[in-house]
Amino acid sequence: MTMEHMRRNILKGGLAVAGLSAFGLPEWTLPALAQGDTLVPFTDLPATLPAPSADRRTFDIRTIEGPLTPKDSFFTTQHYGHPDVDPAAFRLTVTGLVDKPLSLSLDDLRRMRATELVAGFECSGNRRPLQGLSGNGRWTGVPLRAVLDQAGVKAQAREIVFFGADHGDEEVEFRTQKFKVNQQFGRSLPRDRALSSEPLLVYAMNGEPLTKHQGSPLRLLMPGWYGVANVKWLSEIHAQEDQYLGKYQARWYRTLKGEMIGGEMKWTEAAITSMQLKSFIARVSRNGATARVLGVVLNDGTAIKGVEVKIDDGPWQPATMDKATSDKYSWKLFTYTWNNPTPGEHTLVSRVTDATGLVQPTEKDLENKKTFLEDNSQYPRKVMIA
Ligand SMILES: Nc1nc2c(c(=O)[nH]1)N[C@H]1C(S)=C(S)[C@@H](COP(=O)(O)O)O[C@H]1N2
Ligand SMILES: [Mo]
Repeated sequence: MTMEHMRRNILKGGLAVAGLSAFGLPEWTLPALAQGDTLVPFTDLPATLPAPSADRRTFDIRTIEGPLTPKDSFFTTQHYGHPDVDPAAFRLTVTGLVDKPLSLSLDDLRRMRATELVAGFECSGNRRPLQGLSGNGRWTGVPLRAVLDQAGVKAQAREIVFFGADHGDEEVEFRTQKFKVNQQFGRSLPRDRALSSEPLLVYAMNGEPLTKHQGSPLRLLMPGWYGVANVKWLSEIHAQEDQYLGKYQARWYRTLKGEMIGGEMKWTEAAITSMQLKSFIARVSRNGATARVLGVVLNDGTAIKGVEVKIDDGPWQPATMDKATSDKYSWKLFTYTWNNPTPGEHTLVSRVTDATGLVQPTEKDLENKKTFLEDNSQYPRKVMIA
């Protein structure tokens, strides 16, 4: 389908998402480097990042040029490489505890009422100093619920499993035994989440069909959740009563942390679900005596109260939120003007507070989080003023 077709389909279907103009996002007010601006080097990150490998690409956050991340710089990562899926032969099947199993072509999906949503996400492994496993896109697709309603999810189904077309060899350990199996990438959502209005089955980003990296021709998008929920090369949706305990659901994507419960340290392992409240500084540029700090906020969609920036041992100062990235699930960009920076190395850190009063934790606050996923700690970034 051409972009023009897609555009017409969207206009025909009307936009199901409130507050989003069809193709006019609010004007981008934070251009890339303006004339006369120079980049202030980060001393905790090399000037250029290592070249991407065939199936992994980190996004150099210093190159953010607008609210949306271009398709060819959007970060990408996966566990089993990229499967080849022929869009013409593609079928999405819906199986298991449903009244009417389905087999849908891409055209079947495209003929359904389209929805657009701006959403950013990061990999749950995104962390300092790169912070390069995050991006923001304008996604087009159909609500998952529309497909599930068409199939009719039976009352006893508690869990909806999403399988990608990608396979890999795995060794499954059971006590003293090890079994070699070849399995598909799979992730699940609890019934209520899957049937909520939020998840989308998307076939385009920023107005263009998904690239192979992004899961062409179809992926799940769970707004406000870490990247692992967004199953790429989606091929089958399976409704079942039991919990799904696949490797990337039950084992690899877990956070081990200690919490004081009833006056005692309790060690818990929790699944990776919605994004933890986070901000980080992405770029510092300078024009004469004025430096400008640009940063990113990611979270689960809860409204943001504000971001503050601290320079060296100075006080926390309010940053300015960018109006072009105010959609609920968009990443949120912020700027801070730093006047008269003095030559030498400086430490810059940001912290975000959401509307419920939750404040982004410090590294110290997270000391009882043992596994490295979900690192949303405040990150003191080092920069060098010439
Ligand atoms: N089928 C499939 N989908 C997948 C994965 C995968 O290995 N296979 N990796 C997940 C992880 S861990 C992340 S962070 C995102 C990355 O999405 P992107 O490559 O579009 O940035 O895809 C998710 N979807
Ligand atoms: Mo990830």
